[in-house]
Order: sequence, then structure tokens, then C-alpha cells
Amino acid sequence: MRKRASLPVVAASLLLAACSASLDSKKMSAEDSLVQVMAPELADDTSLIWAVNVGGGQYRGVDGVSYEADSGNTDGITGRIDAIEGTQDKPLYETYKMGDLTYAKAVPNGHYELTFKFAEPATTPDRRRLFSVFAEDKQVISNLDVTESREARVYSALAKTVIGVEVTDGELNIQLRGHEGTGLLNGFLVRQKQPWDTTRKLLWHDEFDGRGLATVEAPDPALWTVDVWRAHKVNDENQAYTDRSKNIRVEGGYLVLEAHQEDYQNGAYTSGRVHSASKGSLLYGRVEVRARLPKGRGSWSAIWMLPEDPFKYASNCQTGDAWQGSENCDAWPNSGEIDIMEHVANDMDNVHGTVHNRGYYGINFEQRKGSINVEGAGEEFHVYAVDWTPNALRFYVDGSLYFTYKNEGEGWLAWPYDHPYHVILNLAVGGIWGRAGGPIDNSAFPQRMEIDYVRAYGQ
Ligand SMILES: [Ca+2]
Ligand SMILES: [Ca+2]
Repeated sequence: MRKRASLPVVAASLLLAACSASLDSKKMSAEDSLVQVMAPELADDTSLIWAVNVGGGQYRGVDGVSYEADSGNTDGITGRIDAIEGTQDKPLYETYKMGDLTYAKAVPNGHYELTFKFAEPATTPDRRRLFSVFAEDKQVISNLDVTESREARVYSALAKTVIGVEVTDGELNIQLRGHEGTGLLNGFLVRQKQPWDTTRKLLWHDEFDGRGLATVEAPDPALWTVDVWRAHKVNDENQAYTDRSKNIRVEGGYLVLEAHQEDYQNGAYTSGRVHSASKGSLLYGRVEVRARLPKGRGSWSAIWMLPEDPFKYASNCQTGDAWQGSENCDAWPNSGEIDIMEHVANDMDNVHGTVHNRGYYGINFEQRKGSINVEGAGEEFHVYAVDWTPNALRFYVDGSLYFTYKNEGEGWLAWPYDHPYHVILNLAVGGIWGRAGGPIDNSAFPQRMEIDYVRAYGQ
């Protein structure tokens, strides 16, 4: 959720762990055993059907995925980028193919989930590249501009997942088609959805049923604190957060965060923000939030987590200092942030999961992230979840895995996720990201983010 910071970025090369090396998964090398010690539960991905390092050789991803070499496919032109940013899988993104590519593989009939990996070279012959990706002749990614999708940065890795691809003819077909310039692809993987583990122990939760569905009331103060903030406090967000029931209430089985356009104090919008600090936290485990997202352009909704002790890894400020929105305190990003779900309605249905830490955050667009297409995110409820172990953070929508961030084993710079975090739910209006796709649509108010439940489970 935090996008802005004034701190110098730590050289990413310091943070590369031995386990980012390309490995032959069949050989048991010293590096292999290191990977297994660090992340035993990532060693085998049983849901994996097919993965290809487009334009390159065999590669083992930090999430344990074994990518096969791109052989036997003569489509397109192979190229190389040596300055990849924004991913733990740099070698995968360093090689690509450009052109109207096609890939096909015999698979059992069924439903599949596809993750595509893109990064654009700076030397692209086209000023702008726009292309679409098709799976089983259906357009699953339309008019993609890779660089624009990573805040106008070339070299930045982009991972996009699409779900519900149905194969009925025994062969999975993937195609790229250029609209302006040619298509470009650096890698892809295909999974079958795995059953959701429902055996976890519930630590704490709120179903937002309150005293009854007919009662309108404030969020339960035993678990939640409602923030009252001025406009522009963080991220240049346009809304003030209030504790009025107009902006935040439990109603009809949901927590409702409702944004309004209205003159309020020195701002033009109001909305709701709530957090569970010192009331509901966890260290490892899983958080599941079932929510329906707002649709109006300018809205920026978020389900995310911050440390219980924001000063855990701060170097220039201490307990009691104001740190949110501060340029002078490095509590953020040092102590970390986990964004389970972010959605800006100028890019409807494109849901993001992101981690921020001192090694990887907004500056230079080094933050690690994945995105997933959630059709009807503003119409239907979906379950947004993160699964957190000492070795990895894995991000899901409706049980579909779309992003894995691995503990590189090099300490807090890239893994400050070793202390308790709490949950934050908010609906921002505008801000640097909410306004990025055009002005706030004032005809779209009020806007609502509705949360059916928040459930925190143990490991
Ligand atoms: Ca590649
Ligand atoms: Ca509910």
C-alpha cells in the first residue's frame, strides 16, 4: 500500500542468495541441499503441469518450479536482457522471445491456471508494444503494455496469472499476437488448481455479523481500530478517513468501507480504514479475506499487513515516533509490508499481491509482486489470501496461487517477515496509484468495498 519513500535502495546484488542460481533439479548438489534446507516445502510443486523458460535453458525458479528449456519452437526472435529488476527469478526473465509465438502441449482435459512472465528490453524497436495472449483461442490478456504495467520501467519483471483456462481437446495452446509491434514473452508456467487446505487452526476472525444482520454498528472494538486521518497523509491519497458510519460500518453481515465525494475538512473525499494492531495479529499462518471490491475509477482498495512493531528494524527512529507518511523514519520499509490484495479501478479486475522491504520496495520498482486477473472483482465476492511460513509468502485468490516470495536466507533486509503482523483494510480515493490511470470519476460515488470476513489461521 505504501508506494512512496525517500530512502536509497539497497543494491539488489547484496541480496541475491545462492538459491537463485539455476539448478538441475535431478542432481543433488550442495546448492540443492541449501535450497531444501531453506525452503523444504517449496521443493516440489505437485500442481505444476508445464513450465518453459522462453528463449532460454532449463531453470529452477525460487518457488521450486522447474522450467524446461525452450527447445523445438522456432517461432520468434530470441533476445536477452541483462538488467532485470523486480523479481527473485532474474535468470528466467533475462531471456525472451519476440514475435507471434505459439506453444502447445498435450495435457488431460480440464481447467488450468497460467502464469506469464514478461520483461521488456530498453532497445525495443517499437516505441510502444501492445499485444494479447490467447489460451485455447480465448484472449486471456488483452492489449498488454509490459513497460506501462510496471510503472513505465523497462527491465521490470511482470508476472500475470489467468485462471479457468479449459482444455477440451487434449492439447493446451498458447499464442501471442501483436497489435503494435510484436508480442514478447520471457517464461510461463501452467498449473492445475490444488485443493485448498481447510485443516488449519483458526486463530481469530470476524464474520462481521455483529449483533444481527439488521443492526448497523461500528466494527468490533475488541478486534479493530478505526483510523481517523486527514487527506494526503500517505501516498498523496485524496480522502480523509473518518469513523462516521457513513464511511465505515458493519451492516448486513459485511464490513462496509464507503467512500464519498464531499467537502470535509481540507479534502474533497471521505472513506474508511481499519486495522487490527495489538488486537489481532499473527506470526506465520494464513489470512483469508472475502471481499467485493469498488469499481469507480480513482478507487484504490487494499487488504494488507504491517508489523506489530514497526520499529523492529528501524535504524533512525524508535517506538513512539510518527512513522506512517514520514520521510524521516525508516520503520517503513525496513520492518516490512505484505500486500495481500491491491486493486485500482482504473485497471479493473487486475489484482496485485506485493511485498515491500528494505531490499525490495518502490524505489527503482524493485518491489516483488505478482498479479492475477479476477473477472468480476467488483461484482462478486472473492477470497484474497496470503500463506506465510518462515520460508515463503504465497499469495492466492480463491485458492489459486499467483505469487510466491521466498526467504532468501540473507536476513531482515529482504526478509523482515519474522515478527508478528496485523491486518489493515482500507478504501483509498486517488493517491499516486489511484490517480495513475486518469482523474477520479466523481460520477462513481459513493463507492463501496465490502468485506464478508477476515479469518486468521495458524501454520
Ligand atoms: Ca526466459
Ligand atoms: Ca459475513
